[in-house]
Amino acid sequence: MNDRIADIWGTRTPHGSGTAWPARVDSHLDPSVRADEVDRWVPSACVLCSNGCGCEIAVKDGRMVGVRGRADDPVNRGRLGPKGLYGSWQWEHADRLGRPLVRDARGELAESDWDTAMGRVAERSRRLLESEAGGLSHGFYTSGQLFLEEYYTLAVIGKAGIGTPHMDGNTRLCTATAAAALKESFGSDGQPGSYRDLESADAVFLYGHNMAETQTVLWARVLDRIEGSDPPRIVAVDPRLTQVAEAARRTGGVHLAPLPGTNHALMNALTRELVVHGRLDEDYIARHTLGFDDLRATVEPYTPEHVADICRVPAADIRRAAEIFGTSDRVVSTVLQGFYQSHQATAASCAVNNLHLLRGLLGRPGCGILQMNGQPTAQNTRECGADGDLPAFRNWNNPDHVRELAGLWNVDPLTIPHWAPPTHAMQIWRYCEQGSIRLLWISGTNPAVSLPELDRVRNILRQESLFVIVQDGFLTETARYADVVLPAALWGEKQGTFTNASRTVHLSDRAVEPPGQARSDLDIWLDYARRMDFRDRDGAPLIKWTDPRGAFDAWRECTRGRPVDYTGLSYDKLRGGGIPWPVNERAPEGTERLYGDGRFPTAPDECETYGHDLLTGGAVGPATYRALRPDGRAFLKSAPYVPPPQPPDEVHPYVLTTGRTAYHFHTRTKTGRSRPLRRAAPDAWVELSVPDAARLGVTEGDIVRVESPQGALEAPARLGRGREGVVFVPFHYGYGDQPGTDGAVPNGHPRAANELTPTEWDPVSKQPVYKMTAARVAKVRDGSGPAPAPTTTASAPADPSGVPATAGTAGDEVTERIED
Ligand SMILES: Nc1nc2c(c(=O)[nH]1)N[C@H]1C(S)=C(S)[C@@H](COP(=O)(O)OP(=O)(O)OC[C@H]3O[C@@H](n4cnc5c(=O)[nH]c(N)nc54)[C@H](O)[C@@H]3O)O[C@H]1N2
Ligand SMILES: Nc1nc2c(c(=O)[nH]1)N[C@H]1C(S)=C(S)[C@@H](COP(=O)(O)OP(=O)(O)OC[C@H]3O[C@@H](n4cnc5c(=O)[nH]c(N)nc54)[C@H](O)[C@@H]3O)O[C@H]1N2
Ligand code: SF4
Ligand SMILES: [Mo]
Repeated sequence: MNDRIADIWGTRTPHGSGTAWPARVDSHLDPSVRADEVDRWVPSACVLCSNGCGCEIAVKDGRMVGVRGRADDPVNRGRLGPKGLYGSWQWEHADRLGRPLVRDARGELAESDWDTAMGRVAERSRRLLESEAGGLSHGFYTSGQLFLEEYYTLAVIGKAGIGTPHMDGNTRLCTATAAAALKESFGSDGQPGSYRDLESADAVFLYGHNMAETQTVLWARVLDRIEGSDPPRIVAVDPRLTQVAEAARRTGGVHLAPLPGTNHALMNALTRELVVHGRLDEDYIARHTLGFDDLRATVEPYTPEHVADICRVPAADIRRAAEIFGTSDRVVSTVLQGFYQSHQATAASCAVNNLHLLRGLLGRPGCGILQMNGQPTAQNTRECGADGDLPAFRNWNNPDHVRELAGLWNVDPLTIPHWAPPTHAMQIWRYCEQGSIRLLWISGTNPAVSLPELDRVRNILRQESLFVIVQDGFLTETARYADVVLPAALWGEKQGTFTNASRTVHLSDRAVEPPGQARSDLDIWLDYARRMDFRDRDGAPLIKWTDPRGAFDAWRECTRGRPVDYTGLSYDKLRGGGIPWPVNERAPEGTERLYGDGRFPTAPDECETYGHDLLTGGAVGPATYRALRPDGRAFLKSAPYVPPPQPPDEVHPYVLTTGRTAYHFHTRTKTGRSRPLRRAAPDAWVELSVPDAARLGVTEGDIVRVESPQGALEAPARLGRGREGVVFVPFHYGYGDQPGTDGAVPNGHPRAANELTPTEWDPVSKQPVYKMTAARVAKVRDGSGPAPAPTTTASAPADPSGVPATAGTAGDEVTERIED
């Protein structure tokens, strides 16, 4: 029995380089249920992060009563992390939405029924579509947490039914940069590498990725290599002393802690080091890439000494990291929010791709690039076009691709919006603010906590002229502003598929009935399409399916011949465990890694984008692109470093960065309702470095106020192990579970990190900049004990004395069965 609150990663199963990761099956049941009392185990995968761990849901008397990992699943070999074990199902008995809510004459949200609620939605929608604004009056803001079948249905409704370009997901906040970096370098979205590459890598580079807390099972995989023979060296690029950074020190690697906002300077220096020392695969560069001369010229000024000044890291560490990259035979790189949520996000992430291309380190075992995802189904939002792109990685700017879709859906190509790039989420919110979008349909996301500059977001949601529909399982902070709230079935209550960060597709079967009248997102959108009577060119219903399987079959057809080929998959096949796409006649059992032959989908008729200038975001036109003659070669794109938009100054001398802790998922609608997880990290905190705290006269637990030009929050201080000048706040804590109003919590002050963050984004991916806000900090009053921050994570106190260790309590035990 293990306490997996105290021990996040569980028991080690070390293994040597080139050998398979041993299985270890983790399971956790409701303490009132014995294993032999479980009625059935339903195949699924965890939806609390992009790792996508294969699991089974325990069902007893029609209730979810636990989970266990699947030993035969290539993703996790049976393991689950704390969120999967404690947070994936324990919200079941909580305050779920069971009835639609409709705003009544007094302006209150009142319980209603489906016919009234959907009638109101359809009536408003029809009225707006008939108005002069037409489809442009509609905006859809969806998620990275629904199922593939739901996204595809929404995408077809939006593109071929309504004809609006205003559709995006919270994936814009999450993995837009992953998609952008893959498209810019390789011509199309699609992860080149595989998690299995960790089994034989000699070095693992983690760029702005706190994998130890955010993909805990993948990190267990890394730890098992570190403790086996021939361990890899770890290089961590993170301003905080995370567990990943500690592992870098332990393995003889490097921890580079750049000041937030300086990633791209660092990347240019690492690139320059490879070039200067000739650590290049010149044959690979010549045969499989374009742009080397420009790249070399761009990085030339970025000497280690120059960049050491910008990033405030030792020049020797930059040299040493480059040497590890340049001399290891097999390198895996992972990239996540420390890079993606910054002002040169796409440029810095493409630079990671470049390092691999320069040494020919991709497409073979041990050499993976993982431009990570965060949310469990973000990949599908992108694949299906629910992020505004065209489905199956088609290029909106390529008339042939548009015609293909029009043929598939049997609609006029002119219905499908392709006269301009799809509207990104930040712009959708702007159009709502300006009043041109009059109906905003929010599904599976909680923007009143997760978007930057919350005061502005609340003002937009409050506008009389904007009709807001919120589709969620809980009455979230956002739902409180809705005109209509639609109760959604969640994971375990519906059937569908989703794809993890390494292209592995899982089927999640329905385990139990949804609460009350809640319906799946698929059923809600099918109902909407019926009420709106969307038709194809022959007068037949536009949406030709009525259930998940039908949607999946339609999607398979849509992917035929595309890089993201699902044609060889079926629900039955997926019951055997996760399979990585493409799956087709040529690769019936799936494809572990892409681009082994050095050919990339960059041909003009194949690519998903013609690309952008990484510095300005300016689009490359089709003619210019053709003239480059990419011919299946990858692009080595580069850009100079520019300083961040809101650098610290005399008034706001600190850099505020925000992010996650291991125990909570985003705005905590699920994890905040799980007792063990809530106990482990009950409330917000502010992490200060010890020297900064001394200067401010702050001791552990004192209440501090953090203020930026956008807003302020107050929370207890944790004297942490971070670097001087940098303040960290977790973004998980809104105000929903302590009902208050508009950002205030009952004790009178806001605590959400996004009160402070600015409305700024990367010019290429349009991903918001959450990782660097200029801020000032002041002590408000003495505290009454240590901050409520976990001690088991990057937020561990610098001085552990007097701070109780984070641990589980009776009933939180997890069974681990190690298989040999
Ligand atoms: N426990 C948990 N796991 C999750 C989630 C969750 O909410 N909770 N969410 C999932 C989702 S959707 C996502 S997107 C992923 C996110 O996963 P991560 O990207 O790993 O998580 P973050 O904490 O947002 O940011 C990662 C690190 O970036 C560092 N950082 C901050 N500023 C900078 C910078 O300027 N440069 C560099 N190099 N690093 C910087 C932070 O110190 C932090 O340790 O996690 C997924 N997994
Ligand atoms: N300051 C700061 N802000 C950030 C970030 C950061 O690092 N710092 N990270 C950003 C990132 S990477 C992300 S991904 C976002 C996450 O931000 P959000 O998407 O706002 O976060 P969640 O709490 O996951 O919200 C998902 C909602 O979907 C609901 N839901 C779950 N499953 C279903 C379903 O099947 N159907 C429906 N209809 N609803 C469902 C949940 O109850 C929940 O309310 O936050 C972003 N915001
Ligand atoms: S690593 Fe991610 S997918 Fe796996 S159990 Fe944890 S939260 Fe779930
Ligand atoms: Mo995310």
